[in-house]
Amino acid sequence: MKTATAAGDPPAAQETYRMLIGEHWTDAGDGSRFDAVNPSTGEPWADVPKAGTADVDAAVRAARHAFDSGEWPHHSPAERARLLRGLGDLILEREGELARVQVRENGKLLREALGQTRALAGFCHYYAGIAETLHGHTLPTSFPNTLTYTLREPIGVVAAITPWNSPLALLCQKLCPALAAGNTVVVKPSEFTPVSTLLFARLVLDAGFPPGVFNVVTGDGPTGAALAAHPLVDKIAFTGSTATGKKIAASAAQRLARVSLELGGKSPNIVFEDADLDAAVAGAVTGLFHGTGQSCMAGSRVLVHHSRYDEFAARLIDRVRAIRLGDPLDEDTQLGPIACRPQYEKVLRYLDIGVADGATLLTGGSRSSEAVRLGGFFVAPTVFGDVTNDMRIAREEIFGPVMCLLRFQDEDDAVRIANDTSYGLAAGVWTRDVGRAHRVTRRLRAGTVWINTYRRTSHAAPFGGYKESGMGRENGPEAIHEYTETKTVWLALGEAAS
Ligand code: TXE
Repeated sequence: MKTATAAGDPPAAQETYRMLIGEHWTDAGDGSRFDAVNPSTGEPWADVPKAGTADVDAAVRAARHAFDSGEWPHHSPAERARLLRGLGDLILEREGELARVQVRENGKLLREALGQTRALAGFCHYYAGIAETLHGHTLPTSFPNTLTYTLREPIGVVAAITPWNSPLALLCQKLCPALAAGNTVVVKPSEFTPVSTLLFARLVLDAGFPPGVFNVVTGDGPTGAALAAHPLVDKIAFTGSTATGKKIAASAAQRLARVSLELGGKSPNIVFEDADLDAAVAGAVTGLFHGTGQSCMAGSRVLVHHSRYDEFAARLIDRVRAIRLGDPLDEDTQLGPIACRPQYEKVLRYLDIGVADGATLLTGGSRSSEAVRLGGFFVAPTVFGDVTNDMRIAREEIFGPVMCLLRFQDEDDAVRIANDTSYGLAAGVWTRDVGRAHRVTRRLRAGTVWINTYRRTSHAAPFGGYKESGMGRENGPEAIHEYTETKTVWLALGEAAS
């Protein structure tokens, strides 16, 4: 997998990694490679193969063989569960290494990376349980002499195309239900965070999964496109931008491959006049700045009742100004860098767009002196006030530490603004009125609604988007439907009937 020092060791020399195809750690057929860059410094620290079409083809064929030979789908559910549990246990043993490599490749705070890494084990253990309890039904039809039942079968070869913001969490949300149901997988991690997935692949082999069940090809957009378009791929599971999600859906439609998409968001976090303001301010801060705002569920539009707007803004700004930027490995740091240069440049562009649109810059903004001192891809935590929902900063996903504050007049107005977006991933509601909490929740067009909290997620709770935030659900029992086909079986119990 790698030919130099272990991740987490002092960066004496640039580390070199290989990708996993079948049971072989391989380079790209044409020898191409690219660098992984540490966003805290802007410096390259590792390099990985850049897979071409032939490499993608080899990986898909390895997965196809592991599936078609029956090697994996015919493992008993108990055996699949045992392997998934073993993988979860290995993740816990190696959590420090897996967390540190994610810090190094995407600038996530170490404590956040550790928390997320422990949660990966939860995914493995939860879907191990589902592997053992997945079953069809016996059906009551109108034919008296007939037994009719359903089988839940794996779809086949799954292509998982993942982004850079939470590389392993977003992989496991796909991988665990896919493996639990008996599919085989080829993953294409983001070109900005390929190394954690390669380290993870080592664990999958160590856990005892048969060769070809899990394969990794590293590369950029064209590598992902080749994988999504491969005729032997049965299903594509993607997390990333809405623009790329649409391309993948269009490509998959050519052969009606199954698709699940977890895309962008512009989620409203609504603070009513009766809310506990301290809790709402804290929820708005973690709702947006966690992960340096690079989170699909970020509460990037904070809607505040006009009567509490000034008070809320004042308390919020005090808290945001106190946020400490810095080295994500330092436990005092509260906000790390942006994960990669293109995203960093995108966020800086939106800071200018916000000002040009006429929003009031309450704190932060482009290139604070602290961000400049730190180098790397740091952006100061930023809050724009007096935002209206027609501004670009309120309509387009920024995916950075940039919060928009909007005023609303009453409940109808709040719901109208909240739903006036092409996205529909998540929403927050802050109120002490339980009737209003449920009433507003029903009216919000979003896949997740948090009431008097924000950002909670679990392997047991379905997650996904309405509208242009995606198709299908990850996590929870629902996710297994994304990785199974239903087969209906009719059996004549007596003489053959027509
Ligand atoms: O995403 P892309 P990018 C949003 C966020 C961010 C924006 C752009 O707003 O600013 O997307 O990020 C692979 N066929 N999110 O450019 O392009 C790519 O190599 C197949 C939201 O990084 O969607 C990577 O592995 N694959 C989000 C993955 O798609 C293709 C997380 C994601 O890249 C491809 C990340 C193609 N044609 C960004 N083009 C979330 N929902 O959490 C690229 N890829």
